[in-house]
Amino acid sequence: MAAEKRMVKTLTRQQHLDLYYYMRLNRAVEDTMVKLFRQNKIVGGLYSSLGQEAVSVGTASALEKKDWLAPMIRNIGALLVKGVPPRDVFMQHMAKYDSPTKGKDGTSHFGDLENLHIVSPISMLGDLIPVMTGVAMAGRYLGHKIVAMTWIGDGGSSTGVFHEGLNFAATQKAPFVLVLENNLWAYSTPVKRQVPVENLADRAKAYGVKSFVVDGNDVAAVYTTAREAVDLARSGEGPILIEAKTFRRLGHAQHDPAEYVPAEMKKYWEERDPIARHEKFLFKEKLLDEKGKKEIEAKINALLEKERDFAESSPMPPAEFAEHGVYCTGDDCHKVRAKWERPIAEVTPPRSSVPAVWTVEGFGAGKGSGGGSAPIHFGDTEKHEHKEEAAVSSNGAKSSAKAAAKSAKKPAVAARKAKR
Ligand SMILES: Cc1ncc(C[n+]2csc(CCOP(=O)(O)OP(=O)(O)O)c2C)c(N)n1
Ligand SMILES: [Mg+2]
Repeated sequence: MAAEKRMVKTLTRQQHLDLYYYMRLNRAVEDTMVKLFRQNKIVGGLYSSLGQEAVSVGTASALEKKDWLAPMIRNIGALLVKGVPPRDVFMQHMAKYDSPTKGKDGTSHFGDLENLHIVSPISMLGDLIPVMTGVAMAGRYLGHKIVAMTWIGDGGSSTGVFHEGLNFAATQKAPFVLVLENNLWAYSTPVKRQVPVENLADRAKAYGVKSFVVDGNDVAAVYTTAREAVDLARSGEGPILIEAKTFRRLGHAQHDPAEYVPAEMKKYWEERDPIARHEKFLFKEKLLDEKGKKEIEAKINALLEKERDFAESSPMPPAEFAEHGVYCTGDDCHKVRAKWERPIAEVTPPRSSVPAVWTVEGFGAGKGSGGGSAPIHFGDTEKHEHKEEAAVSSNGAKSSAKAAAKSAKKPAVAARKAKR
């Protein structure tokens, strides 16, 4: 704790102000989207990171430009820190044509492999862990000295792939930082009812992975902890797990009023709001005053008005576009190229859309191979064997084929009898 305090002090005024700015921007972007949602302009769900901004902003701020991240649903703050313009976040949620996925996906499900080094979120909780471990390993093979980072919730830390992924990262010594965002709830399940340990960071011990626990509502502490983890990972001491203790202030998404959360719990955490807390620190340390605060607010308001206008005037994708971008077409899709072993034209439609080179009699015709009306099932097998025998017999080798088939069946019959 003493070391943590010392490091917080060593942040420059600008670093403290940047953390404040991005947390305010994170909240303002999400507030704008709540308005858009209520105006029916958001397509699909809308998630919130209200009260968790310090986690996304503090951890992503510890990365360098060349590093890679993969956000989850509550990490819009990390996208903003990495350089994603708010218009992209708005347009993506509104399924607009100018959005990163051109309206083909929603929420924060988009990436930028070329420039910002962002891997798109994967809905299956935990799957980003082995994927980002792979990114970290690829960076090492290529000599890029990069660190890869992703986030997981308290609920997501109980998936099998969390454990497989962390073990894989550990054995590979991947330069990878995993941020476990413990916001005390996984949908309507409180963390105490899904895992009987106090610190989820302890899960890392099972895999020989170093871990930290940090107050997720103290942005300077989150940043310094993440910075230490990123530096360790970059120097070959990875992977590292950080458990950030925080609280999900709203429901799982806009549709969920979260009435199952006790009122006193909400009150406790509202009083520990990460933005108000950091602001108080900045004022106390004379790093910010009322005038400076107003300037930051004006800057954010002006930026978001412009970004929202742009997003609202972007068109919806044309209907014909639905069939585009389904198959990778090379450069106009993305520049990450597969190493084709055969000519591309040969393995993509329409050339690839040819009849299969083998057929199964009766399949898809509503008739079993034995002529019955059932589709192929195990009951067909015997009849099928008789047919083969008949075919063999016409070649004059019937008896030996029959004998071979009979002897092949014997062990199975014996086994069945033994079972009885
Ligand atoms: C493997 C898997 N199981 C279930 C879901 C459905 N699901 C999406 S979010 C969520 C709750 C996640 O809780 P937590 O990991 O604590 O993250 P939080 O929502 O609190 O940020 C669930 C169950 C999923 N996406 N993937
Ligand atoms: Mg949770």
